[in-house]
Amino acid sequence: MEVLLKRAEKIRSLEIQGATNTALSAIEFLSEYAKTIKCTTLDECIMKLKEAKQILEQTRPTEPAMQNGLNFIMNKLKKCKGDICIEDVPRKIESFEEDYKALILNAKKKIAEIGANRIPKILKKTEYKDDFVVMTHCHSSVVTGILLKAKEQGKTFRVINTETQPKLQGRKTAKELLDAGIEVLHIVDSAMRWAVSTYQVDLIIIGADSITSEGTVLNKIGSRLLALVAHEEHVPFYVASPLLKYQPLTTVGFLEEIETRPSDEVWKDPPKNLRVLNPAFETVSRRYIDGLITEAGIFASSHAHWYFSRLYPDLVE
Ligand code: RUB
Repeated sequence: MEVLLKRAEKIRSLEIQGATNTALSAIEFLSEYAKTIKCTTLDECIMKLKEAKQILEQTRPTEPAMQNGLNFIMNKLKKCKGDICIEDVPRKIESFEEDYKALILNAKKKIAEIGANRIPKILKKTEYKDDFVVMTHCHSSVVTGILLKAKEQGKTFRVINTETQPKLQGRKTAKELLDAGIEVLHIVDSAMRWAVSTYQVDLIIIGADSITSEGTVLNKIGSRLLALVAHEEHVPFYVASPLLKYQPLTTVGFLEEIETRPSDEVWKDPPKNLRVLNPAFETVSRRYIDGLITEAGIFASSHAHWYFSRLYPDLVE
């Protein structure tokens, strides 16, 4: 248990960052934990795994890809309960972990291909504009996957990325894209409106942590601001996300929780009596999203439930 708690802390502290990495790590940690538990009955074993699942889920409340992954493993284990003995559990969990991992990685690969099609091969230069500019916010491995794919296809474009206060995940985006030879312009978050108009941004793509049944997307704080700027400036605004980030509980009325993080991430030693707030995510309404780029194609974010339930029927609540 001590090892599991240490690993869970890596997710909580953002040493492991982003919805996809969080989900992949959490299922791996559950699988590793399964190899260490000592039980006398299968029910005891399942109970201990459930406890571990809860610890992992509580590290970051706004992460359905992690919750769906942990549910995927536990549901499969419960289904085969009658046919296995205690000794089989670690191997079974590992194989379910591999299955979920494959779902995420295949989804990411498809999204990279579909999303890269939104970036033109041949740029129609005009008197006013001779480059294609994509903008993103924070660090989303799904978004960088699209941009790296487009680069691999020989496309030429520039990326504007926000630094993303207070944890500066934007630097990870900038380094990853620079290393691949993509030109990056790095800005402070509050310059996002300025950048969209000054550089005549052609396309904005952000990632997602959660998608609700109404087609609302939850992503890093600042995402709604960027969506509103896109709306005002008539710039196409896309969200790139595997459908595995769909929160099935929203279909039956539950509201997705917005993670609030420790205030010392914003200001370590603030003046006495000052309340420092650190909301980590915010919602972007479907009204401001031109399309959701998923493994099933690009469509309105309000269709997420329909596609999710067809692609992943085992995960529907
Ligand atoms: C990261 C963030 C990312 C999404 C998607 O926030 O908001 O846009 O998680 O990431 P944090 P990915 O750094 O707080 O985890 O596309 O890699 O799943």
